[in-house]
Amino acid sequence: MTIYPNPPRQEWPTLVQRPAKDLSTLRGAVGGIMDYVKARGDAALLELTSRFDGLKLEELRVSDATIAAAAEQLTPELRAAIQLAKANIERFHLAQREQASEVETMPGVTCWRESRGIDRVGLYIPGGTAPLFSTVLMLAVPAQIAGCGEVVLCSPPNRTLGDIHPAVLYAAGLCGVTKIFRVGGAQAIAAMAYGTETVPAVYKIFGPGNAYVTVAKQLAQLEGLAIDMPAGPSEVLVGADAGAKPAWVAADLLAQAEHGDDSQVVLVVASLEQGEAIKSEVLRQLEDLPRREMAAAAIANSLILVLPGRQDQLDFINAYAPEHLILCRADARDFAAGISNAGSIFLGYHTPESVGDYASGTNHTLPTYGYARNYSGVSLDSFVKKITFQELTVEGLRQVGPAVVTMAEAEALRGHARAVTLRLSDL
Ligand code: HSO
Ligand code: ZN
Repeated sequence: MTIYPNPPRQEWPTLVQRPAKDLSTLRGAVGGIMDYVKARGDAALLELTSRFDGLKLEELRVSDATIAAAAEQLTPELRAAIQLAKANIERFHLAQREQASEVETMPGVTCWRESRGIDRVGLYIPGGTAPLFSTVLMLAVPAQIAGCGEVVLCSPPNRTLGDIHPAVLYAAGLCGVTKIFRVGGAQAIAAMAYGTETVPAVYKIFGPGNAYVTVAKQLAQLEGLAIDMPAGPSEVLVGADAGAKPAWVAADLLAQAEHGDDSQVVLVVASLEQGEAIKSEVLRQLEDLPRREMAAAAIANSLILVLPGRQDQLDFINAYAPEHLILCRADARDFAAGISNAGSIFLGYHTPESVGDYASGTNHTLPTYGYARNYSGVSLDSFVKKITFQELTVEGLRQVGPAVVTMAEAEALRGHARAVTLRLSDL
């Protein structure tokens, strides 16, 4: 944890930079996998799963019986916790539904907008060191509310378990995922992009993944699919005031660090003493974390900025544009009014990021890598398209028609003009 005591503004651009990620070298290999899946379908998926995941599968699709049986493999506490989280996520995302409001732009000219769910969406859930069943809730709940007809989920089978983790299956079953497939990596993205004999092709792909998955999503996007957002390692910036308990702040920083050795962890405080107190607390708490090696690597790259001025703090945070911003300070709401770039903000001393990661109701799929400058996190909007409507009465056509004719003629588009003049002259 390097401490930067009041660094001059010229140094900020370097400090807010994330480590460069050059994924272009993977494009050839990932493109090859995707072409193979496109050409050979299920046979390619089975072969690649045996090669990369070390499992010879009988069936790609998870049966309803297996999904139903997953519940028994979880403790009642975990089932109840998942249900509580689902209910909160549902409440928050249901409130994002928009009531269509008709606007009469001129007498007789009525315009409005309605949402329609994307017909078919694909959710990718990584395997790896932690089974992120919480991500299933974050993606499948809004998909269900949006009314997406087909919700496909792909996740790699775990070699030790011989299948997808039961918590992932349980969450998916609970949230109305329509089909689950045991396939991961670039091959899963290819399957959802092109479709195979058993995996339906979808129109939009969501979810985190490793570098191969990220590149596969980029390639799918080039072919006209939509994706949730560009991906990068997860990150947190904690802004703490003098009243923040060092142990609590340290725990928040470590919660982020344990996601992976490339996790980005930043602390902004007003005094050097506070920065040092939190740093030693981080190093102390690190010791008993099961994932301490990963967390230690992330912590080694982390920054502590000492910025005594409130405006400097705000400007630095906005320049960094963190995925998660924890404002561990008494004036959190007030301070947050000055924030323009962040994925999700956690206000006050009693709001750890963990609650948003799992169960408060907000979505944890958020823009990383500085994309909080120009992207929003996943929400109900991510699963719908908005269709605009308009309807004119005779009076409406008389009102707006002449302007349209004038403009069409000025653009030398006589056909456009005629669509109006013919109607007007027949009235
Ligand atoms: N912090 C992660 C989400 C997550 N945390 C899942 C725990 N499980 C990215 O926002
Ligand atoms: Zn997390």
